[in-house]
Amino acid sequence: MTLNDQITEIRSKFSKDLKLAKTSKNIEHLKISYLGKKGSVQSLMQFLKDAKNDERPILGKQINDLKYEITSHLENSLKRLLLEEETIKLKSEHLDVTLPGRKHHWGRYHPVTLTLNKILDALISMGFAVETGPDVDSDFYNFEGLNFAKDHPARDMQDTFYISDDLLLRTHTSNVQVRVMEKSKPPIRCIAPGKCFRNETISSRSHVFFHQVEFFYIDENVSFVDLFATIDEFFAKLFKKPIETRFRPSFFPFVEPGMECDIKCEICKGQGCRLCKDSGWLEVFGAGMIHPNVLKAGGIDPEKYSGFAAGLGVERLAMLMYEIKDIRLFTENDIRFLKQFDL
Ligand code: FA5
Repeated sequence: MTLNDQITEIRSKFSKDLKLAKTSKNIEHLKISYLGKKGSVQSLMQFLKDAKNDERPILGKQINDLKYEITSHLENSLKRLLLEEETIKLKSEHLDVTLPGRKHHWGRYHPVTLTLNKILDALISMGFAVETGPDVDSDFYNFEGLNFAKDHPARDMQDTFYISDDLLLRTHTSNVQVRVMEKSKPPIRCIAPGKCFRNETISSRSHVFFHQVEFFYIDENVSFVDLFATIDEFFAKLFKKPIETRFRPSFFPFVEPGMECDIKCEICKGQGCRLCKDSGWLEVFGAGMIHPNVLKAGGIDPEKYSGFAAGLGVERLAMLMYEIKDIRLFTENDIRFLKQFDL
Protein backbone atom coordinates (compact mmCIF):
# COMPACT_ATOMS: atom_id res chain seq x y z
CA MET A 1 0.00 0.00 0.00
CA THR A 2 1.35 3.44 -0.92
CA LEU A 3 1.70 6.30 1.53
CA ASN A 4 -1.21 8.07 -0.17
CA ASP A 5 -3.45 5.03 0.25
CA GLN A 6 -2.53 4.81 3.91
CA ILE A 7 -3.15 8.53 4.45
CA THR A 8 -6.59 8.24 2.80
CA GLU A 9 -7.45 5.24 4.97
CA ILE A 10 -6.32 6.99 8.20
CA ARG A 11 -8.19 10.14 7.29
CA SER A 12 -11.47 8.34 6.64
CA LYS A 13 -11.13 6.21 9.82
CA PHE A 14 -10.30 9.32 11.84
CA SER A 15 -13.31 11.17 10.48
CA LYS A 16 -15.60 8.29 11.59
CA ASP A 17 -13.93 8.03 15.02
CA LEU A 18 -14.21 11.78 15.56
CA LYS A 19 -17.93 11.69 14.89
CA LEU A 20 -18.34 8.99 17.55
CA ALA A 21 -16.35 10.93 20.19
CA LYS A 22 -18.85 12.46 22.63
CA THR A 23 -16.65 13.41 25.59
CA SER A 24 -13.33 15.13 26.20
CA LYS A 25 -12.00 11.78 27.43
CA ASN A 26 -12.84 10.18 24.04
CA ILE A 27 -10.82 12.95 22.34
CA GLU A 28 -7.83 12.25 24.62
CA HIS A 29 -8.00 8.59 23.59
CA LEU A 30 -8.14 9.53 19.88
CA LYS A 31 -5.10 11.80 20.33
CA ILE A 32 -3.12 8.87 21.74
CA SER A 33 -4.25 6.35 19.13
CA TYR A 34 -3.56 8.69 16.15
CA LEU A 35 -0.75 10.98 17.27
CA GLY A 36 0.90 9.00 20.08
CA LYS A 37 4.28 7.25 19.80
CA LYS A 38 2.61 4.05 18.74
CA GLY A 39 -0.21 5.85 16.90
CA SER A 40 -1.26 5.37 13.27
CA VAL A 41 0.29 8.67 12.03
CA GLN A 42 3.60 7.83 13.69
CA SER A 43 3.62 4.46 11.96
CA LEU A 44 3.76 6.29 8.59
CA MET A 45 7.35 7.33 9.42
CA GLN A 46 8.32 3.87 8.20
CA PHE A 47 7.78 5.22 4.65
CA LEU A 48 10.43 7.92 5.17
CA LYS A 49 13.07 5.36 6.18
CA ASP A 50 12.58 3.36 2.97
CA ALA A 51 12.12 6.39 0.65
CA LYS A 52 14.73 7.78 -1.76
CA ASN A 53 16.49 10.97 -0.64
CA ASP A 54 14.73 13.25 -3.14
CA GLU A 55 11.26 11.83 -2.27
CA ARG A 56 11.70 12.12 1.46
CA PRO A 57 10.80 15.88 1.85
CA ILE A 58 7.58 15.39 -0.19
CA LEU A 59 6.49 12.35 1.80
CA GLY A 60 7.48 14.08 5.06
CA LYS A 61 5.31 17.07 4.16
CA GLN A 62 2.33 14.78 3.41
CA ILE A 63 2.68 13.11 6.82
CA ASN A 64 3.07 16.47 8.58
CA ASP A 65 0.01 17.87 6.81
CA LEU A 66 -2.02 14.87 8.01
CA LYS A 67 -0.64 15.34 11.53
CA TYR A 68 -1.58 19.04 11.48
CA GLU A 69 -5.07 18.30 10.11
CA ILE A 70 -5.80 15.66 12.80
CA THR A 71 -4.34 17.87 15.57
CA SER A 72 -6.50 20.84 14.64
CA HIS A 73 -9.68 18.69 14.42
CA LEU A 74 -8.92 17.18 17.83
CA GLU A 75 -8.25 20.60 19.39
CA ASN A 76 -11.49 22.09 18.05
CA SER A 77 -13.56 19.14 19.20
CA LEU A 78 -11.85 19.12 22.59
CA LYS A 79 -12.58 22.84 23.10
CA ARG A 80 -16.24 22.35 22.15
CA LEU A 81 -16.73 19.29 24.35
CA LEU A 82 -14.99 20.86 27.36
CA LEU A 83 -17.32 23.86 27.07
CA GLU A 84 -20.37 21.60 26.88
CA GLU A 85 -19.22 19.57 29.86
CA GLU A 86 -18.55 22.72 31.92
CA THR A 87 -22.05 24.03 31.14
CA ILE A 88 -23.69 20.76 32.21
CA LYS A 89 -21.62 20.73 35.42
CA LEU A 90 -22.53 24.33 36.27
CA LYS A 91 -26.20 23.62 35.67
CA SER A 92 -26.14 20.59 37.95
CA GLU A 93 -24.34 22.55 40.68
CA HIS A 94 -26.63 25.54 40.41
CA LEU A 95 -26.68 27.54 43.64
CA ASP A 96 -29.36 30.11 44.25
CA VAL A 97 -27.75 32.56 46.65
CA THR A 98 -31.02 34.48 46.96
CA LEU A 99 -32.83 31.54 48.64
CA PRO A 100 -33.51 32.12 52.37
CA GLY A 101 -31.10 30.22 54.66
CA ARG A 102 -32.04 27.16 56.70
CA LYS A 103 -33.02 28.05 60.27
CA HIS A 104 -30.97 26.60 63.13
CA HIS A 105 -33.07 25.31 65.99
CA TRP A 106 -31.46 26.01 69.32
CA GLY A 107 -31.88 23.48 72.11
CA ARG A 108 -33.58 24.65 75.27
CA TYR A 109 -33.65 23.56 78.86
CA HIS A 110 -36.57 21.35 79.88
CA PRO A 111 -38.97 23.26 82.18
CA VAL A 112 -38.20 20.77 84.98
CA THR A 113 -34.47 21.50 84.60
CA LEU A 114 -35.17 25.25 84.57
CA THR A 115 -37.18 24.94 87.79
CA LEU A 116 -34.63 22.62 89.38
CA ASN A 117 -31.82 25.10 88.62
CA LYS A 118 -33.84 27.95 90.15
CA ILE A 119 -34.50 25.89 93.30
CA LEU A 120 -30.81 24.98 93.58
CA ASP A 121 -29.69 28.61 93.00
CA ALA A 122 -31.99 29.82 95.79
CA LEU A 123 -30.84 27.16 98.29
CA ILE A 124 -27.14 27.42 97.38
CA SER A 125 -27.31 31.19 97.96
CA MET A 126 -28.60 30.34 101.47
CA GLY A 127 -25.52 28.24 102.30
CA PHE A 128 -26.67 24.72 101.31
CA ALA A 129 -24.34 22.40 99.37
CA VAL A 130 -25.43 19.80 96.78
CA GLU A 131 -25.10 16.05 97.48
CA THR A 132 -26.47 13.22 95.37
CA GLY A 133 -27.73 9.71 96.07
CA PRO A 134 -28.46 6.69 93.86
CA ASP A 135 -31.75 6.20 91.99
CA VAL A 136 -31.54 2.47 92.76
CA ASP A 137 -31.03 2.13 96.49
CA SER A 138 -31.22 -0.29 99.39
CA ASP A 139 -34.25 -0.64 101.64
CA PHE A 140 -32.09 0.68 104.48
CA TYR A 141 -31.41 4.16 103.06
CA ASN A 142 -34.87 4.61 101.53
CA PHE A 143 -36.88 3.23 104.47
CA GLU A 144 -35.30 1.49 107.43
CA GLY A 145 -32.67 4.12 108.28
CA LEU A 146 -35.48 6.68 108.04
CA ASN A 147 -37.38 5.01 110.88
CA PHE A 148 -39.69 2.94 108.67
CA ALA A 149 -39.62 -0.50 110.32
CA LYS A 150 -40.00 -3.45 107.89
CA ASP A 151 -43.73 -3.80 108.57
CA HIS A 152 -44.41 -0.10 109.15
CA PRO A 153 -47.77 0.84 107.56
CA ALA A 154 -46.28 4.19 106.41
CA ARG A 155 -44.40 2.23 103.70
CA ASP A 156 -47.76 1.97 101.95
CA MET A 157 -47.81 5.78 101.61
CA GLN A 158 -45.11 5.43 98.98
CA ASP A 159 -45.97 2.67 96.49
CA THR A 160 -42.59 1.22 95.76
CA PHE A 161 -41.03 -0.39 92.68
CA TYR A 162 -38.95 -3.23 94.16
CA ILE A 163 -36.06 -4.75 92.19
CA SER A 164 -35.33 -7.41 94.83
CA ASP A 165 -36.18 -7.82 98.54
CA ASP A 166 -33.52 -5.27 99.41
CA LEU A 167 -33.18 -3.16 96.23
CA LEU A 168 -35.72 -0.59 95.05
CA LEU A 169 -36.15 2.53 92.91
CA ARG A 170 -35.97 5.33 95.45
CA THR A 171 -39.37 6.75 96.31
CA HIS A 172 -37.95 10.04 97.63
CA THR A 173 -34.71 11.98 97.85
CA SER A 174 -34.78 11.53 101.64
CA ASN A 175 -32.59 8.47 100.89
CA VAL A 176 -29.64 10.91 100.88
CA GLN A 177 -30.12 11.98 104.53
CA VAL A 178 -28.51 9.02 106.37
CA ARG A 179 -25.79 8.72 103.71
CA VAL A 180 -24.68 12.31 104.25
CA MET A 181 -24.91 12.02 108.05
CA GLU A 182 -22.66 8.93 107.93
CA LYS A 183 -19.87 10.81 106.21
CA SER A 184 -20.14 14.35 107.66
CA LYS A 185 -20.20 16.08 111.03
CA PRO A 186 -22.66 18.88 111.92
CA PRO A 187 -23.18 21.62 110.99
CA ILE A 188 -24.61 20.03 107.83
CA ARG A 189 -26.52 22.10 105.25
CA CYS A 190 -27.35 19.78 102.40
CA ILE A 191 -29.51 19.80 99.26
CA ALA A 192 -30.15 16.57 97.37
CA PRO A 193 -31.87 16.89 94.00
CA GLY A 194 -32.90 13.82 92.02
CA LYS A 195 -35.36 11.47 90.35
CA CYS A 196 -38.03 9.57 92.30
CA PHE A 197 -40.26 6.67 91.32
CA ARG A 198 -43.61 5.56 92.74
CA ASN A 199 -46.03 2.92 91.54
CA GLU A 200 -48.94 5.37 91.57
CA THR A 201 -51.88 6.05 89.31
CA ILE A 202 -50.87 8.76 86.83
CA SER A 203 -53.08 11.85 86.93
CA SER A 204 -52.80 15.56 86.08
CA ARG A 205 -50.82 16.18 89.33
CA SER A 206 -49.08 12.85 90.06
CA HIS A 207 -46.73 10.69 88.02
CA VAL A 208 -44.79 7.48 88.50
CA PHE A 209 -41.59 9.41 87.72
CA PHE A 210 -40.90 12.85 89.15
CA HIS A 211 -38.16 14.93 90.78
CA GLN A 212 -37.66 16.09 94.33
CA VAL A 213 -35.18 18.31 96.09
CA GLU A 214 -34.44 17.35 99.68
CA PHE A 215 -32.88 19.96 101.93
CA PHE A 216 -31.83 19.51 105.53
CA TYR A 217 -29.91 21.36 108.20
CA ILE A 218 -28.38 19.74 111.28
CA ASP A 219 -26.59 21.62 114.04
CA GLU A 220 -26.89 22.40 117.73
CA ASN A 221 -30.20 24.06 118.69
CA VAL A 222 -31.90 23.90 115.27
CA SER A 223 -35.62 24.47 115.80
CA PHE A 224 -38.93 24.68 113.97
CA VAL A 225 -38.39 28.46 113.77
CA ASP A 226 -35.29 27.85 111.61
CA LEU A 227 -37.39 25.66 109.32
CA PHE A 228 -40.10 28.30 108.84
CA ALA A 229 -37.53 31.08 108.34
CA THR A 230 -35.72 28.97 105.71
CA ILE A 231 -38.96 28.18 103.87
CA ASP A 232 -40.00 31.86 103.82
CA GLU A 233 -36.62 32.97 102.54
CA PHE A 234 -36.57 30.17 99.96
CA PHE A 235 -39.98 31.05 98.47
CA ALA A 236 -39.14 34.76 98.38
CA LYS A 237 -35.96 33.97 96.40
CA LEU A 238 -37.67 31.46 94.12
CA PHE A 239 -40.81 33.33 93.11
CA LYS A 240 -39.49 36.89 93.51
CA LYS A 241 -43.05 37.87 94.48
CA PRO A 242 -45.25 37.27 97.54
CA ILE A 243 -46.54 33.70 97.64
CA GLU A 244 -49.37 32.43 99.78
CA THR A 245 -48.45 29.25 101.65
CA ARG A 246 -50.38 26.97 103.98
CA PHE A 247 -48.94 24.47 106.46
CA ARG A 248 -50.76 21.35 107.63
CA PRO A 249 -49.63 18.87 110.30
CA SER A 250 -48.67 15.60 108.64
CA PHE A 251 -46.99 12.32 109.41
CA PHE A 252 -43.66 11.07 108.06
CA PRO A 253 -41.83 8.43 110.17
CA PHE A 254 -38.51 10.29 109.74
CA VAL A 255 -39.63 13.62 111.24
CA GLU A 256 -41.31 14.65 114.46
CA PRO A 257 -43.29 16.84 114.25
CA GLY A 258 -44.07 16.73 110.53
CA MET A 259 -46.01 18.95 108.18
CA GLU A 260 -46.95 19.49 104.58
CA CYS A 261 -46.75 22.79 102.75
CA ASP A 262 -49.27 23.91 100.12
CA ILE A 263 -49.03 26.88 97.79
CA LYS A 264 -52.04 28.81 96.49
CA CYS A 265 -52.84 27.36 93.05
CA GLU A 266 -51.58 29.84 90.43
CA ILE A 267 -53.63 28.21 87.66
CA CYS A 268 -57.06 28.98 89.21
CA LYS A 269 -55.81 31.69 91.63
CA GLY A 270 -57.29 29.69 94.52
CA GLN A 271 -60.72 29.29 92.92
CA GLY A 272 -60.40 25.52 92.48
CA CYS A 273 -59.50 23.55 89.35
CA ARG A 274 -58.67 20.02 88.16
CA LEU A 275 -54.98 20.44 89.07
CA CYS A 276 -55.60 21.41 92.71
CA LYS A 277 -58.54 19.02 93.01
CA ASP A 278 -60.84 22.02 93.48
CA SER A 279 -59.13 22.91 96.76
CA GLY A 280 -57.38 26.07 95.54
CA TRP A 281 -54.09 24.75 97.00
CA LEU A 282 -51.32 22.52 95.65
CA GLU A 283 -49.17 20.39 97.95
CA VAL A 284 -45.52 21.09 97.14
CA PHE A 285 -43.49 19.67 99.98
CA GLY A 286 -43.28 17.73 103.20
CA ALA A 287 -41.06 18.81 106.09
CA GLY A 288 -40.37 18.50 109.80
CA MET A 289 -37.80 18.11 112.54
CA ILE A 290 -35.52 15.13 111.89
CA HIS A 291 -36.50 12.18 114.09
CA PRO A 292 -33.86 11.25 116.75
CA ASN A 293 -33.84 7.66 115.39
CA VAL A 294 -32.73 8.98 111.97
CA LEU A 295 -29.92 11.03 113.50
CA LYS A 296 -28.84 7.88 115.39
CA ALA A 297 -28.93 5.79 112.17
CA GLY A 298 -26.58 8.38 110.62
CA GLY A 299 -24.20 8.30 113.62
CA ILE A 300 -25.20 11.74 114.99
CA ASP A 301 -25.94 12.23 118.71
CA PRO A 302 -29.60 13.37 119.02
CA GLU A 303 -28.91 14.63 122.56
CA LYS A 304 -26.49 17.19 121.19
CA TYR A 305 -27.82 17.93 117.70
CA SER A 306 -31.17 18.56 116.08
CA GLY A 307 -32.17 19.31 112.53
CA PHE A 308 -34.94 19.98 110.07
CA ALA A 309 -35.58 18.36 106.70
CA ALA A 310 -37.89 19.10 103.79
CA GLY A 311 -38.56 17.42 100.45
CA LEU A 312 -40.20 19.35 97.64
CA GLY A 313 -41.69 18.21 94.36
CA VAL A 314 -39.96 19.90 91.41
CA GLU A 315 -42.75 19.22 88.86
CA ARG A 316 -45.38 20.65 91.22
CA LEU A 317 -43.34 23.86 91.60
CA ALA A 318 -42.72 24.02 87.84
CA MET A 319 -46.48 23.73 87.29
CA LEU A 320 -47.06 26.70 89.56
CA MET A 321 -44.23 28.80 88.15
CA TYR A 322 -45.16 28.23 84.50
CA GLU A 323 -48.91 27.68 84.97
CA ILE A 324 -48.87 24.16 83.54
CA LYS A 325 -52.10 22.28 84.05
CA ASP A 326 -50.99 18.69 83.60
CA ILE A 327 -47.85 16.92 84.92
CA ARG A 328 -47.96 14.45 81.98
CA LEU A 329 -46.86 17.23 79.60
CA PHE A 330 -43.35 17.08 81.10
CA THR A 331 -42.72 13.56 79.82
CA GLU A 332 -44.64 13.59 76.54
CA ASN A 333 -41.77 15.23 74.63
CA ASP A 334 -44.10 17.38 72.56
CA ILE A 335 -41.78 19.91 70.93
CA ARG A 336 -44.59 22.53 70.79
CA PHE A 337 -44.82 22.38 74.58
CA LEU A 338 -41.06 22.30 75.21
CA LYS A 339 -40.39 25.25 72.85
CA GLN A 340 -42.28 27.64 75.11
CA PHE A 341 -39.77 27.75 77.94
CA ASP A 342 -36.83 30.09 78.21
CA LEU A 343 -34.36 30.99 80.91
C1 FA5 B 1 -41.86 12.83 100.79
O1 FA5 B 1 -41.50 12.27 99.77
C2 FA5 B 1 -40.90 13.12 101.91
N1 FA5 B 1 -39.68 12.43 101.66
C3 FA5 B 1 -40.72 14.60 102.05
C4 FA5 B 1 -40.08 14.98 103.31
C5 FA5 B 1 -38.72 15.22 103.35
C6 FA5 B 1 -40.86 15.08 104.48
C7 FA5 B 1 -38.10 15.56 104.54
C8 FA5 B 1 -40.26 15.42 105.64
C9 FA5 B 1 -38.90 15.67 105.67
P1 FA5 B 1 -44.25 13.32 99.93
O2 FA5 B 1 -44.59 11.94 99.58
O3 FA5 B 1 -45.33 14.17 100.46
O4 FA5 B 1 -43.07 13.39 100.95
O5 FA5 B 1 -43.60 14.01 98.65
C10 FA5 B 1 -43.02 15.28 98.71
C11 FA5 B 1 -43.43 16.10 97.50
O6 FA5 B 1 -43.08 15.40 96.32
C12 FA5 B 1 -44.94 16.31 97.39
O7 FA5 B 1 -45.33 17.43 98.16
C13 FA5 B 1 -45.10 16.55 95.92
O8 FA5 B 1 -44.77 17.87 95.61
C14 FA5 B 1 -44.06 15.64 95.33
N2 FA5 B 1 -44.65 14.37 94.92
C15 FA5 B 1 -44.95 13.29 95.67
N3 FA5 B 1 -45.48 12.31 94.93
C16 FA5 B 1 -45.53 12.77 93.67
C17 FA5 B 1 -45.98 12.22 92.44
N4 FA5 B 1 -46.44 10.99 92.35
N5 FA5 B 1 -45.90 12.99 91.33
C18 FA5 B 1 -45.39 14.24 91.40
N6 FA5 B 1 -44.95 14.82 92.53
C19 FA5 B 1 -45.00 14.09 93.65
